[in-house]
Amino acid sequence: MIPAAAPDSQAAVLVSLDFGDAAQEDAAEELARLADSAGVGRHVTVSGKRQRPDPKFYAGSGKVQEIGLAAEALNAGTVIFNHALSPAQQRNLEKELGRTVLDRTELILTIFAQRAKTNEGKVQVELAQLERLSTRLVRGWSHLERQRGGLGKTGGPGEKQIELDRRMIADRMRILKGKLEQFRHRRGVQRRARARGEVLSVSLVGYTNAGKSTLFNALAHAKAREADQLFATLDTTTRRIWLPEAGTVVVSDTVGFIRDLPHGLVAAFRATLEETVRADLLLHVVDSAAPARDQQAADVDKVLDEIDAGEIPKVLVWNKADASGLQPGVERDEYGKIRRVFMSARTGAGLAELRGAIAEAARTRPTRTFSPETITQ
Ligand SMILES: Nc1nc2c(ncn2[C@@H]2O[C@H](COP(=O)(O)OP(=O)(O)OP(=O)(O)O)[C@@H](O)[C@H]2O)c(=O)[nH]1
Ligand SMILES: [Mg+2]
Repeated sequence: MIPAAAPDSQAAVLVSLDFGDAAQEDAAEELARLADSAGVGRHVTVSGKRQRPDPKFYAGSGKVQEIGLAAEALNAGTVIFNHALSPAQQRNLEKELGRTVLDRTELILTIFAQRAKTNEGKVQVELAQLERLSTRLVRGWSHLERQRGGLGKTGGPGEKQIELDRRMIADRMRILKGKLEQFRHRRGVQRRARARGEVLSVSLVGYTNAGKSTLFNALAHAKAREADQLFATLDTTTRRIWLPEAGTVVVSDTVGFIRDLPHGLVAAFRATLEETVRADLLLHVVDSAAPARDQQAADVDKVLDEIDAGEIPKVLVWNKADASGLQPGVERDEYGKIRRVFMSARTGAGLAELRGAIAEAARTRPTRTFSPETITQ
């Protein structure tokens, strides 16, 4: 007799519940893309409506049954909720379903852990994982083991070790924070050198998959990784480019934003995002062909506010004009300032206008003000 196949850890049931908020379809679609980006091979989506989360299972008990049946049919080893689960809800679900249950934050952390390339990126991801763990450790080991082992792994050394491990985690977090401080310091030195040279710094920001890296490559003739994947870029890449009208400009491509970016991640990525915060000009890249483009742009603005970058001069870049059918060109506000550039990083249409917009920002840039430290001295 052939034994029943073990559940496939690369197959997942995705759960996206509607609490009466708009754009539920987009949310479910985004979860599927996140799962693809994390390497989930096969998935089905279970959706549903609720007034508010159930305290025990997050979903209602009927929905949990439906999830169980879907998991059985797919032989899925993993269930992924598009929401933040409490440790108790996660544990109850794992027990009830007999499968690994991840929530949205863990899924995003998994992707970040897979993608981090530079030392700084790796340190940031590890810190975010440990931060999350330290709040969950009392509850059991399975989360730690899973985070270490990647998607779908469960089991671990057992509760007795917890006290010891809490201390080890705290020590490790201290070391990682120290390392990040060093990275940050080094970056500060580079930044001051740049400021002395009066070079305009421009950062590309925007929702993940908006086309930032493609645009960066077009602007800087570089070869940053571009991919139809969420969070293709995790680390900041910086290049100097020469614009005839504006001289040398420093352009940075960085990590994309997403709705409900896990808080620990924002904290851990603060150092990288600081690059963004200190830029003279932000190019906010929007995927103009995405149905949820307005919501995505609003989510990016929210994160920018959170990292104190809301006041930096900004040009909206409506990218993928080729796919959305928009006419490449420039839109100005009532004072004649460029507000929005419609363009396609893929075809290059509108790229000259964008270069013009950067040059204009360079020319009209306010002279650097004194930093608060200088003023109080
Ligand atoms: N049709 C069209 N597709 C584009 C355009 N620009 C980028 N893309 C595609 O959009 C996808 C995402 O592009 P990336 O440049 O990797 O996007 P990103 O904003 O850097 O994404 P992350 O690094 O994941 O945050 C890729 O498949 C690109 O080929 C464009 O102007 N038109
Ligand atoms: Mg990118």
